[in-house]
Amino acid sequence: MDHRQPRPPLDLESSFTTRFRMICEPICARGRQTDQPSRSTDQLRVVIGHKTELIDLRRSGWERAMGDLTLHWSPRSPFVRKVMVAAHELGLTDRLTLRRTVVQMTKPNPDLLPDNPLSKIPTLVLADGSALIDSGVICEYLDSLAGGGVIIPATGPERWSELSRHALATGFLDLLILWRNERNKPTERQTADWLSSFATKASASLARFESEAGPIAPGPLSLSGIALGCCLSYLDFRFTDLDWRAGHPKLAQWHDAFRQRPSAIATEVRDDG
Ligand SMILES: N[C@@H](CCC(=O)N[C@@H](CS)C(=O)NCC(=O)O)C(=O)O
Repeated sequence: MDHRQPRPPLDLESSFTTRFRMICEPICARGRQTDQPSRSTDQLRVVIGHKTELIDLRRSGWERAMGDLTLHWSPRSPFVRKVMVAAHELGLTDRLTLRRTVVQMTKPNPDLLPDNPLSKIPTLVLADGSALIDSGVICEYLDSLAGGGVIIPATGPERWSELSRHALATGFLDLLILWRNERNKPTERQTADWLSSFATKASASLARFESEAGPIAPGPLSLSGIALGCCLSYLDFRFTDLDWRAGHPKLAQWHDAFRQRPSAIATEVRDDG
């Protein structure tokens, strides 16, 4: 059965205003804005001192697309990738404007704090200016835009088992980030008990994923599948020494199938310098 409903009409006026605000406010802070940008040219005229500047919003580097939802995004983040894979699986990428946002656990990003006081990405700014935080929440929101019940069952026991599988996969990703941070410290500052605890939990999680791995069902990938795919690719990206495929043949096969999906190919995590 197809659960998808027609997409609600887009409130273009408010989405345009929100994008305008996000892009232009920092620019306007330098001067006085004299023109409203026109939708056909996407240009903004600002007066800075005695000089008038014409700013081409499309070249401002803040926008990669013209969607009505703005995603605080980075090509390095596996959590952001979850959202991007979900958007591809749900056919919603045209709704997203990607805003490159740099985060560091040791340096909260002041530009991100108003949208997410935890200074974490992904964070999704909606057309009305409000923001959704956490990759799982954002994926569930995208699912609802696609009619609901597409990547997360809407009701019933399947919903709870899906959410629980997702919690394990996304919790595993949390663990990998903490583990990596610990490993990157100078050896004398690393805590041996933490390192061994991370290793034990990672191996128990991989054993669980292996025991549940099977062929990928036709249609959009589930939320837990998206999270698992992003975790395993993150292991390949940052934990090459772990050789996670050894002892996990079914999981390795599952991940090969994940990697061949257009949604995975379009969103591979990369360092952008
Ligand atoms: N539970 C969050 C975790 C997000 C997260 O930890 N993102 C990392 C980037 S991969 C981040 O923003 N780190 C910055 C920080 O922790 O200050 C989610 O699922 O979105």
